Amino acid sequence: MTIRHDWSLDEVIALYEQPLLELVWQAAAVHRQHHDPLAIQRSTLLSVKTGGCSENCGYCPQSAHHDGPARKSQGMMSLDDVRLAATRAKESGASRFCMGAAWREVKDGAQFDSVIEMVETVSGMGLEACVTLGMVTAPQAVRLKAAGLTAYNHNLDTSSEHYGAIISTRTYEDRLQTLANVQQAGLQACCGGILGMGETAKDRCMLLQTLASLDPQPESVPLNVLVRVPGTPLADAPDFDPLELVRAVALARLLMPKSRVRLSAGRSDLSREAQALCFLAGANSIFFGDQLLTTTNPQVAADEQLMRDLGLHAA
Ligand code: SAM
Ligand code: DTB
Ligand code: SF4
Repeated sequence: MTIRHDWSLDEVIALYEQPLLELVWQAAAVHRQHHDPLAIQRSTLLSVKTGGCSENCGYCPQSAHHDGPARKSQGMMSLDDVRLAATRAKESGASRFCMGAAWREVKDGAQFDSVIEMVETVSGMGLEACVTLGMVTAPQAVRLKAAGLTAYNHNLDTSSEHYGAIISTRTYEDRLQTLANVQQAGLQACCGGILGMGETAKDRCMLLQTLASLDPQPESVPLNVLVRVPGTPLADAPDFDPLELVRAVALARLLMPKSRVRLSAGRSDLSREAQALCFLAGANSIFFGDQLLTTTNPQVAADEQLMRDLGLHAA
């Protein structure tokens, strides 16, 4: 099956609007053409620089613009603490380790130098290293690649149309430019979005259409369900129907057959059954570890039990 980058919005919406079980069946069929359907990648997150971010992303507990729990900036984590967290992640069976910083963009200097050391350390331990640091220039991306980085996470978050309702301190174009810088440096792009931010089904289709239009398509596509954090503008967003997540996973799988589709934030609120449907529909990666960046994730023991009960294994 060839990878298409030219899906029209009408085509994408027609796929999305099919009866759910038809959509899941098609996605499951494509999934097993390209992946071991029982293999789930485990990626562990660590916030190496928390809080006080100058961007105003409406969902984010780390924005200095909101009254969220991580509105104030904390210092950079030490290299020793990062090494310890990565060792624990590796011991618990993670293959990828993703470090996040609450930055609008990477600035050259001592803090970026520390991140480079962290990347060298993590990749030297035999883990795939990933970072998410905000906007990055082409030379900075090249430096990260030389340090041993595997992937750079930078989400489009929602459709270009809904974007302005969520963030006003940067543009969709800014995000796309960073993704281009990342890919030109030979890094894998990890790029997805957040569901449940008051967007329509059409917005979700547009987001996935835009992701599929990237060339190459993102190596991994994290699909987050909004974690409603008190003090953020989206704290009172309505509940999100997990079946819409199943649809989005299936659509991502159909449009991006070779990408890893990651069940990301919001998994703590999903039932085991909803997660099982997502894995059937083509999700093949999870954030693994008790903590996301500033919020909680399912406990490792619960995830191990879920994997056993579903007959899934680590990728
Ligand atoms: N500051 C960098 C940036 O925004 O690119 C990197 C860290 S940022 C916290 C990484 C991603 O986390 C965001 O793009 C967003 O998709 C996700 N995220 C943040 N807060 C979230 C929340 N409350 N619920 C779900 N996803 C969230
Ligand atoms: C992504 O798409 N989700 C992760 C990761 N990439 C960096 C972050 C989720 C953050 C959830 C809110 C928090 O824990 O602060
Ligand atoms: Fe949060 Fe990243 Fe937005 Fe900053 S840029 S407010 S850390 S999502």
